[in-house]
Amino acid sequence: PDLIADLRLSDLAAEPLWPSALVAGAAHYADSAPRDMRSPIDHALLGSYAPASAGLVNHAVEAAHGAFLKWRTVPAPLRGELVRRIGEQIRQRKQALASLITLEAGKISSEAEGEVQECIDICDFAVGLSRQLHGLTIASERPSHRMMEQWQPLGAVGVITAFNFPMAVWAWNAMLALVCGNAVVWKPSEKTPLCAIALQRLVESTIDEMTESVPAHLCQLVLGEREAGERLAAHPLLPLLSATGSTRMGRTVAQAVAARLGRSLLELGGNNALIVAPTADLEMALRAIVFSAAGTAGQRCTSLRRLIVHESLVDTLCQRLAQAFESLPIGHPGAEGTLVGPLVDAEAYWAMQQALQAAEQQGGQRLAGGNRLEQGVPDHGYYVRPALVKVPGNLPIVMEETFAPILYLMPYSELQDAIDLNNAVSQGLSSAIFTDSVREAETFLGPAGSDCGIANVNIGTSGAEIGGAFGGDKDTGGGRESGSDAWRNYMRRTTNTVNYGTALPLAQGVKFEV
Ligand code: UN1
Repeated sequence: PDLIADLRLSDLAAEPLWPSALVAGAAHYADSAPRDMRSPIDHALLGSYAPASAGLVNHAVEAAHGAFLKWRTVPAPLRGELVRRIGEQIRQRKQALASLITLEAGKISSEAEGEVQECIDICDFAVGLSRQLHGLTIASERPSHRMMEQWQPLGAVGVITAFNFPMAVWAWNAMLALVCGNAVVWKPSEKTPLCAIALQRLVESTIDEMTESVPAHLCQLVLGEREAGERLAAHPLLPLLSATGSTRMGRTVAQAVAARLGRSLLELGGNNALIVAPTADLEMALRAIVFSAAGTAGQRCTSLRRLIVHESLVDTLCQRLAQAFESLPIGHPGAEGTLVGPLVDAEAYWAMQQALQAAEQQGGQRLAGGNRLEQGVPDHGYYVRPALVKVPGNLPIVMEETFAPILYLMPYSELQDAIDLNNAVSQGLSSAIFTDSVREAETFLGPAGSDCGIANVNIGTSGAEIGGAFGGDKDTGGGRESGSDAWRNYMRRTTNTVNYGTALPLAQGVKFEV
C-alpha cells in the first residue's frame, strides 16, 4: 500500500497535467453513471469514470471529422511537428507515465518504462515518416502522359485498444494516423482509462500550443465499454477502425465495419509457439522462454503459450523451466526486483484456473505454478505463479488463447512436425525457433514454415521493435501496424494520369473518334 501511495504521490500528483485529469478528466470525457477504476495491484479504488453515451460518441466522431477536414491540407512535415512535440512531452514524462501504467495495468516498472519508450520510438518514427509518404511514378503506355500515385489522408480514424498495452498501441496507431493527415477517436480499454486520460491531456495541451497549424478537436477520447466500441465500428464518419483485443471482439467489430464497407485494421489473439531444436543454445533459449511466457504475467498478445521441444531436450527443459518458474520473483510490480506482477483482475485469474483444470482433464501434467500467492504480495491482487504444463500435443485447451501465464510444453521429433504444431492453431501472430542450423532456421522462415506475421530466430515471441510491421494472420485478423509500410493503412491511394500532349490517345489502343 505504501508503494502505491508513493507511486501516486511522487510521480502522479506532482505532475502538473495529471491532478485535473485524475479528478475531473473522467467527467470531462464521459457522461453517464460512473464505474469504479481499480488497480490490479491491490484492488484499490483509483477513481471512477462514466462510459460515454451514444450522443457523446457521435459528438466525438463529428468533432474529429471536422478537424480532419482542416488537418488534411496541413503539409505532412508540419503534421510531423505536432507528433515531434507529443514525443517530446512523453519523453519528459516517461517516469510518471510508466508509473501510471504500473498502477493501472500492473506492469513491472521496467516493462512499463519499456512501453513508454515504445511510444517515444513510434513518435520518432512517425516524424521521419512525415517526409516520406511516398507514392510511385509509373510509366504510361501513352505518349506525353505521366502516371503517378499519391497517398491522401483518409479521415477520422477509430482506435480501440486493450488494457495490456494501454499506451503503446494507441501510439502506434495515433501517431501514424496524425502524420498521415487523419484525426483520431480513441476508445481505450475500460480497465485503463487513466492512462488514456493522461495521454489525452498531454496531446490536448500540445495541440493548444500549436493552434495556428493544428485544428482543435483533432484527437478525441471516448471512455466506455463494449457499446462505445460498437458505436465506433458502425459510425460512417470513421473510414478506418483499428482494433486490438480478443478475436471475439475483432469479429464483431470487423463485421460492423465491413457492413458499411469501411476498413478495419485488426490485431487480435495470439497463441504463440517457440520451437527448441536439438542445436539450440539452451541458456539463451531459457531466458527467452521465461521472458516471453512469464513477462507481463503472460498478458501480451505476443506472450509465449506453447513450447515445442525436440524430444531429446524435453526432460532437461521441463526441469530447468520448472525451476525457473518456481524461483521467479512475483509481487508488487512497482517494487524493485519483481519480475511478475498481478493479473489484471479476478476474471483473468478464474480463466487461468479453468484452463489449467481443462488441461489436466485433457491429459496435461502440471509441472510448476498456477497457484495464487497470498504471502508477500499486496492484498486483494491476483498474483499467480506462472504455470508449466506438459502436454502430448495441441490439446483442445492448448488451441485456445488464455490471457494468463500458462506455458504448454509438447515434444516433437521431426522439424516438419514442429512446424505443423506451430501452425495448427487458429491464431497466427508470433512464433520463434531456437536453432543453430541454418537449414532449420530458413525452413521455419520460408514459405512453408511458420504461418505467423512474426517469425523469429533465436529470440522469443514477445517484445517486437516498432520498426517492423506488427500483426498476424488467420484469427489474429491480418492487420499490420507500427513500422515498415503500415502507414499505408491510414491513407487512401489515388492514381493520377496527366496528359501534357495535344492529342487524346486512349489506353489499350481503343479507337473512339467522334
Ligand atoms: C500486444 O500485446 O498487444 O511485441 C502488443 C510485443 C510488444 C507489443 C505487444 N511490442 O510484445
